[in-house]
Parts: sequence; C-alpha cells; structure tokens
Amino acid sequence: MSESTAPTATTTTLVKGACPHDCPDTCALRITVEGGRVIKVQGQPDHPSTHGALCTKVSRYPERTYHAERVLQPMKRVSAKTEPPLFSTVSWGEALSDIAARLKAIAARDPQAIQPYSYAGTMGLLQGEAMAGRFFNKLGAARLDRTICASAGAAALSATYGHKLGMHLPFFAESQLILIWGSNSIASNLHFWTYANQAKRNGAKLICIDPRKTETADKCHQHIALLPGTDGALALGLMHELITNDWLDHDYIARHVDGFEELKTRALAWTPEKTAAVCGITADEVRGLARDYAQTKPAAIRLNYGMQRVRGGGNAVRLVALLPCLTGAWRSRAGGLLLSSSGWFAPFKNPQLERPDLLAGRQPRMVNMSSIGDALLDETLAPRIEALIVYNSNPVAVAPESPKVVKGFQRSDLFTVVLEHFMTDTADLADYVLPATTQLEHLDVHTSYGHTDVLINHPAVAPLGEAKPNTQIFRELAAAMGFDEACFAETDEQLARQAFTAAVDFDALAEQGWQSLPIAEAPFADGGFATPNGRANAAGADYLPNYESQQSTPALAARFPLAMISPPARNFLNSSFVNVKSLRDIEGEPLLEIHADDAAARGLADGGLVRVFNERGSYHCKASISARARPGVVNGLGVWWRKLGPRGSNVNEVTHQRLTDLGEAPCFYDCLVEVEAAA
Ligand SMILES: Nc1nc2c(c(=O)[nH]1)N[C@H]1C(S)=C(S)[C@@H](COP(=O)(O)OP(=O)(O)OC[C@H]3O[C@@H](n4cnc5c(=O)[nH]c(N)nc54)[C@H](O)[C@@H]3O)O[C@H]1N2
Ligand SMILES: Nc1nc2c(c(=O)[nH]1)N[C@H]1C(S)=C(S)[C@@H](COP(=O)(O)OP(=O)(O)OC[C@H]3O[C@@H](n4cnc5c(=O)[nH]c(N)nc54)[C@H](O)[C@@H]3O)O[C@H]1N2
Ligand SMILES: [Mo]
Repeated sequence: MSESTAPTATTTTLVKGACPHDCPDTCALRITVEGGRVIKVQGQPDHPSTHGALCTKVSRYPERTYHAERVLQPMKRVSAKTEPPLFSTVSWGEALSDIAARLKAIAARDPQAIQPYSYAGTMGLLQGEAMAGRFFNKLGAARLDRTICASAGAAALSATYGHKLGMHLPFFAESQLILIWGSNSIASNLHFWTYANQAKRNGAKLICIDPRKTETADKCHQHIALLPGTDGALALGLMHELITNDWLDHDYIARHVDGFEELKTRALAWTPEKTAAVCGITADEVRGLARDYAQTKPAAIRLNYGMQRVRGGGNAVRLVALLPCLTGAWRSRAGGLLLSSSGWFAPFKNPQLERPDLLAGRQPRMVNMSSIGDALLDETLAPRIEALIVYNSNPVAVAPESPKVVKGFQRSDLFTVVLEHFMTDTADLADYVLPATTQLEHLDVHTSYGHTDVLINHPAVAPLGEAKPNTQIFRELAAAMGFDEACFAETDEQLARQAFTAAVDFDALAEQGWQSLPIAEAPFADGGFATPNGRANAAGADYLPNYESQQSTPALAARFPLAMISPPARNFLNSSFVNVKSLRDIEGEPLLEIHADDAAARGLADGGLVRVFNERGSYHCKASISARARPGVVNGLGVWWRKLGPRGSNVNEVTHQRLTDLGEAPCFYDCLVEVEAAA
C-alpha cells in the first residue's frame, strides 16, 4: 500500500515502513522510491514518537540495502572452518536440497541436535519467528532461550509488576524530574530524549545515573557516576532515606504493595555512607538524589537495559522498579517508570502465529543463547549440537566469551546455515550462507518495547538479486523437508493478517502505517498491577554484588583491576551497520575510554594501541584518555565486527558466560580486565 505524490520527471512513490532494528523507538518510516529504487528513508512526520526524525544509522538504510557487499546468492563453503573463509555460489535448488538432506539425517537420530539461533536483527513478527517458529516446531528442533539482551530486566519487571509494563512515552514531557538510569538515551533511545528535552525546557531536572559520562550525561543537570553493578545498592540507599525522612506514600503502599515490611528492614541497613562506599559515589549524592526524588512531583524514571547486564541485574531492576511504588509516583501519568512497554502488546498478539501445536506434545530441550560457546563445546551434552541455523543474529561477534564461541563454530563436525545480508563474522564460519532480504524488500508488522503503537512495513522494492525473505526461506526449507501442513503455504500477507487479534484493525494499520493501542494513561494510579493479586511485589528483592569487582573478588582484581563495560557505539546497532562505511568513518576505530589517572599508571598514550586482557582472552583497540571514563572503570565501545577490528577480535574476547540472578541473561558489564600498551 503506497501513497502516490504528483509525478514529476520520474514517478516518485512514498511507502510506509517501520524500522526493524532492536531499539525501543521502533520508528515509522517514509520510504521514497524512484524508478524502482529507494532513494531516501525518512521518519514519518505524522507518527507521534517518530515525528519525522530518524537516527543517523537508519537514515543511511539505503546505503545498507544497496551495499556492494550484500550477499545476493546462496553460497557454499569450500574451505576448512579453521582456514580463511572461501565460498562458491550455488543455486537455491542445490542449497535447499543439500541442507534438507543434512537436516533429515540428523533429525532421524534426534531433531534436538538441530539448534536455531536468532535474535532481533529484525524485530518484525514475520521475518522474526512466524515461519521459522513453525519450521522448528514441526521439526522438533531444540528451542532457544532468547536471553542475550533483556531477560534479566524482563524477569524482574514480571516479578514486581506482573509483566513488562511501564509509563507511556509522551508523558515524560510533563515530568518535573527524570532519572535517566542506565540509559544513554541520545545514542540508543533518541525519540525518548525528545520528550525528556521538552520536560527540561518546561523546567524539569534531569539526572543521569551511569558509570560512563555519556553524551546524555553531558546534557543532564546532574550525573551520578556509580560503579557498574551497584544500582541495587543505590536503590536501597534511596529507600533508606525515603523511610527515615518519612517521604513514603503510606496509603499507596498499604493498598498496592506486598512485602514492604521485609524491604524496609533490608533498606534500613543501607545508610548513605554505606551506599556511597559500595557505589563509589558520595553520601551527599545519595541524600540529594533521595530528596529530589521524594520532593519533586511528578517524578519519572527512564530505566534501561544497560544496568541489568551484571550478576545482580535482575534484583537491581526490581529494587529500582519499587521506588515509584514507595513514593506513589504512579499516581500521575507523568510519574512512574519505563523499562519496557512490550507487555502492553500481549493481549493484542496472536499466540498461535508460530504454531506451537506443531510440537505435538514434544518439549524439546532449551539452550541458552548467552552461553552458546559452552553449549557448542560441551561434549557431554546429549545430543551434541550437530547443526546450527542462524538468522537475525551475529553470535560470533555479539555473544560473550568469543574465544569459546569461535572455537565452537569452528568444529569441523558442525553443520551451520546462516541467513544474512552480509558476510558477518558468523557467516564467515557457515557451511551455507543464504541471502536474506532487508526491510526495504519485504512485508512485516512490528510491536515496540518503548512505545505502544503497532506498525506495518510495506515492501518498497522487489528483492535484490536472489535474496528472499526469511519467511520464504523457511517455507522452501519446509517443502524440501517434506512438511506438508497448510500453514507452510501461507503468504506473508496471510501471516501479517494473523499476527494480531481482532482488536487491531489490519486494514486501518495497512493504510495509516501505525495504530495506537488503547491503554490507560496512568496505568497504576490506583494499583492494578498485572500480578495475580494486583499488588506490586517487593518480596525477596535484594542487592547482589558483581561476579567480578574490586569489592567481591579482590584477589582477581589484584590481577585485573579495571571494571569494563561495553555499551554500544552511537553509530552502530549492536554489530549491525559496522560495515556501512559512512557510519564506520564516524566511529573511526574500536576505542577503549580510560581515565587519565588509570592511563598514567600504565604509561598509556591517548590514541595508542592497547591490549585489553584477562584470563579469558585479549583484544586490541585504541586508547582514548577521556573524562567519559571514571577512575577504575574502562568503556570498551561495541560491538565491532571482529574482522574489522585491529588484529581480528572485539570486546567479547574478555566477557564471560556466567548468567544473571533472574532471567539467565549475560553479564556483559560485569567484567574485570587489565590494559597495557600494545607492542
Ligand atoms: N545507537 C544504538 N542504539 C541502540 C543500540 C545500539 O547498539 N546502538 N542497541 C539497541 C539495543 S539491542 C538495546 S538492548 C538498547 C540498549 O540501550 P540501553 O538499554 O540504554 O543499554 P546500554 O546501551 O547497554 O547501556 C546504557 C547505559 O548504561 C550504562 N551502564 C553500564 N553499566 C551500568 C550499570 O551497572 N549501572 C548503570 N546505572 N548504568 C550502566 C552504559 O554506560 C550506557 O551508557 O539500545 C538499542 N539502541
Ligand atoms: N560486549 C557486548 N556485547 C553485546 C552487547 C553489549 O552491550 N556489549 N549488547 C547485547 C545486546 S543488548 C544484544 S540485543 C545483542 C544483539 O545481537 P544480535 O541480535 O546478533 O544483533 P546484531 O549484532 O545487530 O546482528 C543482527 C544480524 O541480523 C542480520 N539481519 C537483520 N535483518 C535481517 C533479516 O531480515 N533477515 C536475516 N536473515 N538477517 C537479518 C543483520 O545483518 C545482522 O548481522 O548483542 C549483545 N552483545
Ligand atoms: Mo539489546
């Protein structure tokens, strides 16, 4: 469905799209097509949160789609996995029949030896799991626990509020205080920042809580640079002040919060002095923050996933999420907290889209994507992983502890198929690479985890070369496997029409491009949390120190004294866009930000090549001596393609595979390292 404008010299068509990327903003796109080619991607002016503006990355989307290095034909590996990658192009027919033959042989022994691996390369419901889910369910393949990003925070919100629910994005504009907590909004949640800025212009105070002095911290009134993984302690310290100064909303607590007495006993141990010592900040910062939070109304918290990538990340989210329950900030639509809005979509999504009935009662084993390195190397796993089918993800670059991930992918007895746009680090280790379409070439529908609109993405142009949508690749694989259920023949439009319940009018969505869900403005003003009894749940929430830190593991810290976090570089989207030259030129090269004192103690020069290492591995990058790093903490900006970094590795060489307290998520930001000048 496209709206035509008056034809000029060449016919110009405007197509309504949606940004597919893993980002809370899920922007509505306006795609300009001229002569069968996309010439421009812009934000839709009439979509409220997009308001016509896109980030630098996605405004370069055509550069990605028409990239000279797009994979546009199926490719078969001809070199050993430990050798430099060599592929030859093959026909779709040959690729599909060979892949099906390999999978059939494995499935005859045990289909659980076949492992899908996917994440949010596209967040679309169709090109995500709609047809892929059907394929793997019918096959009885192993399931994948999709934990790599957000599952600690998700489990925490569910334990506390009953689901992944939060404030509405636009009402942040009316807040008088916004805590931007574990979020570099300007880099990774730009369309929230617009509302925060509006609040700022209306007189609101903005406080950034982040170990790194980010570009967002630069624009806030105050920056609290706590140590990574100490947010739970800070939340308890704030509660101590709320309780001892009697800044509590007793009525709200009595009516809407369970487990407060237990929480109170715990919080009373967290004096400002003790909190400050654990968090690496001052007691006055704790007192001042508590006073601001208690006395400014309405007060909102934009919590984000950065702070849950540590051992105690789940509990930390629980504790922060309880703050607005103690002060009654939820009473106002401009108060409360937003970590994720994705739970609001649950009643509007069709739970049958991926056809779980095709499992026919089987419950295949589940493998955690965050410890894929260990899973691939585990010889006791029964059955061993014999085949991997990767789509919408680049695990060799993004999964923790890459020395093990690489070794696993290099197993000569592993059969790997990768559906991709580009020869990523993961595609380099495949047996087959299958060319997938980009968002400009396929249909999809989208929800969001930052706002509450559903969006449609109409295809703007025909698939390039021999590329096919993920849905079509899984349809054809299903046919090659001999799966004959009617659901494998459904078209993308049929899938799109089934994706939501009748409450979403599909034709209106297709026409307008987006539809807002009908949800209360101040969802918990009078309680009504999604827990079984409707009350927020404080039971059991406590601070847990990192696996690795100066405080929790002093012996390890004597050898590797620096805490490393690895948040995203602004112009990349995880490992996507690293190969788009105009964006890589802005980022320059992989950087490690380090404080001047830490650099001086190691004789490091600004701009010099350094080796970052610990017991797990090492990688090389350039040192940036910078006030963005606090003493004791280094920031290794991610996630570069290994092969585009100096000496072919990236920051995940040093991260570990241990999991968070809740949700079994990775601990990317819970990691000790040492740094030295590289030879
Ligand atoms: N430009 C850009 N945008 C993105 C992405 C991208 O790669 N690039 N990635 C997308 C994805 S997949 C996600 S999940 C989101 C991620 O976005 P966020 O959820 O905001 O998470 P991060 O960017 O990982 O971290 C946010 C901030 O948390 C800080 N941080 C690290 N450790 C701690 C800690 O222990 N406590 C506190 N308080 N702060 C900490 C980091 O320094 C960083 O500035 O963004 C999405 N948007
Ligand atoms: N050290 C460190 N590691 C991290 C993080 C960190 O902060 N620090 N962040 C973590 C987080 S939050 C996340 S979410 C993960 C993200 O990890 P991934 O989900 O793997 O995300 P990307 O690296 O963007 O890789 C997505 C891939 O999908 C491909 N793709 C996109 N669209 C399509 C499509 O339609 N079809 C097919 N077949 N392929 C497509 C892209 O080309 C890209 O190569 O990384 C994690 N890794
Ligand atoms: Mo993520």
